[in-house]
Amino acid sequence: MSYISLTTCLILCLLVPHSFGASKDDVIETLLKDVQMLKDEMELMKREQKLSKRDAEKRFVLGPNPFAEKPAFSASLTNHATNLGNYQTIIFDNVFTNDLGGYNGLTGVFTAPSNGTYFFTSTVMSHSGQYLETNICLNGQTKVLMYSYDTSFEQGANSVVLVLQAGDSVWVRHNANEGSNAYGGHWSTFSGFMI
Ligand SMILES: [Ca+2]
Repeated sequence: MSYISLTTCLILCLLVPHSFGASKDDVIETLLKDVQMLKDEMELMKREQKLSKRDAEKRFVLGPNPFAEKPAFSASLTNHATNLGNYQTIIFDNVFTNDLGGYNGLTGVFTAPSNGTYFFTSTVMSHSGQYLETNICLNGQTKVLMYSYDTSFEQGANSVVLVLQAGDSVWVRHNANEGSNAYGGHWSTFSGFMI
């Protein structure tokens, strides 16, 4: 019930019984009944709101976001990627998010579903005491590079904003020369989204 109709109701409750000579007690009783009715109505609205919120949360947990308007993906590496050859694709198989389905967790390649400006970021961890060079590439052309080396483990990271045409492909691959093993266990990731 809106505030306007609530106000109207209260005014009517006050005026109408008086005009018909109702007693003060009758007026109070009518008002109390109306207040209780409003309380019940508010309680019901609160409950409905809580239920619809829970439904929305459930949809996010259960599957692809049905409200997605822009492409967005995020994935991590489950197992170590070992003996990587020069420019071999790193396949981030564990897909967290894939709004509008541009990312392929079997090939590691993101294909832009539509024209736009996109942000990409990747973090790749090297094994203890090993070098590792990787890069984010667009249609096979290196754009930015990640590098890591330490006597222990280390993560190399980089990000890039790219203007893409629908069908353009972006992925993370091993770079030539340095190292050949990327660390799994979800320490290495690849994410991107349309801005
Ligand atoms: Ca280092």
